[in-house]
Amino acid sequence: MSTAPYASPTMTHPRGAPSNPTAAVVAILLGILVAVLGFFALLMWVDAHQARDDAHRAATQATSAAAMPGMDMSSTSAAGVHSYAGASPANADALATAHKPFPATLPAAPAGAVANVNLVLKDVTVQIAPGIKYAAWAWAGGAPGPVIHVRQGQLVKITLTNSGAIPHSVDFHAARVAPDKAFGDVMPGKSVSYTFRANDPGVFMYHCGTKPVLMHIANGMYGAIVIEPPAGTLPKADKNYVLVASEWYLDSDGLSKPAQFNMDKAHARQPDWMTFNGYSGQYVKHPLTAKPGETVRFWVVDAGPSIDTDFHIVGTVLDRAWVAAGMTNKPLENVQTVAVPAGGGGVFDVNIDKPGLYPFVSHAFAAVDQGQVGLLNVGGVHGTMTH
Ligand SMILES: [Cu+2]
Repeated sequence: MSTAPYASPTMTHPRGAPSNPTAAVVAILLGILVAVLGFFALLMWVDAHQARDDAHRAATQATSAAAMPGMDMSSTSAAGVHSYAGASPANADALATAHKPFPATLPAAPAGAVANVNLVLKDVTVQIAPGIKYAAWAWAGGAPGPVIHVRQGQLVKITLTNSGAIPHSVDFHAARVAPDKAFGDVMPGKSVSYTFRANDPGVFMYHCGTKPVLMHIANGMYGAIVIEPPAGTLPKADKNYVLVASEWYLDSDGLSKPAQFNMDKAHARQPDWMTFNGYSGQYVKHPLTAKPGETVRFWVVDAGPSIDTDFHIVGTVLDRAWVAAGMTNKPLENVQTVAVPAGGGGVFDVNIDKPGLYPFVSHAFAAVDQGQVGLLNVGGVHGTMTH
């Protein structure tokens, strides 16, 4: 550690010798300071050395676990957080096949000046991976909540009913409203309504905003609203798919009984599972589809609660990318990977002419191992792949 900042030339005599008693005292004090700092530097070095050894051991464990497909990836991290990543029952493959995937196809927008949206919050046990149960605070249909599709300019009338056991609320990122009024807590058994004008096109997150928000979001209280610009504004899309990315933090493996939320893991940002539309790898078994030459538009929200999604499609380049789902801006063209931040969105067009299986992933690849991966089957080809 350099001591230069503490030995300022303005504080010592030009010849290095103190010229008066005050300067001598200052010089002695500086000497003591340097010695103390040196001691702490030594302690920090020892600490860093030990941390490096710990990190090395953790990396070795992770690598050996990842090297064996099908092996339980559970482990305890250097931070002391036990992971249930990769837990799976013997019949996981059959369960994945039997799983009914969350509908990713964008539903039609309602006609008329007002879009009525009814949302029901509910405590419900969901499946987040084959055989993995989670006691969610979610919506009547599980997590994520229903995909909402409106047209730019429509008045959106939200009616929220709380069928859960504790207070909840709903915060729409697409709304320009006073949050203390619209997004307030709704007591169990009660309903609330508010309206906002869908003036900003794009895809936006909605979520429960009741404290602790981290827990309410991680428990499944999120969804996406697509606000589509007037017909003819965007290049024509043949297929529209909505993906909501999120993480899950488990207090148990979820195999024999539903797992619950683990706050330590959520604070450490060490999820067990990461998903598109609430279920690990569901579009690997049940791929999204397109015909060769069709334009496919992905409307992606990252619900988090804390980790970004780095959206990428293997085997192609994103023809258009509306970064941050800012659809009044020009899209980027011909880019490989675009980050969708926690609490944000992105809209991506691809046009693929060669038949095949094209994985879409978060290219932060730990997310793929934890389930944030799906397939786009172009041309109805047979077979499957994982990436
Ligand atoms: Cu809530």
